[in-house]
Amino acid sequence: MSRTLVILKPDAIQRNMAGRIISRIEDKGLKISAMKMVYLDKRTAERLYEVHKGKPFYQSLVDYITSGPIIAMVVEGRDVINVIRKLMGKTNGAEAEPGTIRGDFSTGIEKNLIHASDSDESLRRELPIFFSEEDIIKYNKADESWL
Ligand code: FUP
Repeated sequence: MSRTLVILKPDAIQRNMAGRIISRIEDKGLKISAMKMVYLDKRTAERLYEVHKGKPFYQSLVDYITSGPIIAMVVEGRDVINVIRKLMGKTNGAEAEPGTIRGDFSTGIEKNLIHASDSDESLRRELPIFFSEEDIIKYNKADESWL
């Protein structure tokens, strides 16, 4: 079992898609072990996106992610970083495969509904921005032995 950080971005909330996106995570058999709605302040957004500092889209990205509430989650499952990245689809919704979250619900490259850590290293940097170890709920699910 491994962990990842998932963020439903402001467009997911504004477009009433949070439930559908969470359903896809549940349908895949993954386990949500922490979840909260927050408004990111500018400093926290800059921390989240610090790897993109200096890129042409950086300022717009920070403005967008702070433009409305987001939902941050910890998701657990086997090889979950790769599994969620596959569920999300390519960064550019216009190019993402149908069947993926971005492929089905987005044509945006910036407003692309969802973020998830792309490596163990990113996870180690990103997860503490939102959650402490005590925030992550440890529990067993009835379906675990079937997954
Ligand atoms: P992803 O991991 O698929 O979310 O994509 P990246 O880490 O490459 O980019 C992070 C975010 O930057 C994307 F979700 C959207 C934004 N972005 C742009 O706005 N324009 C670009 O050309 C590339 C990325």
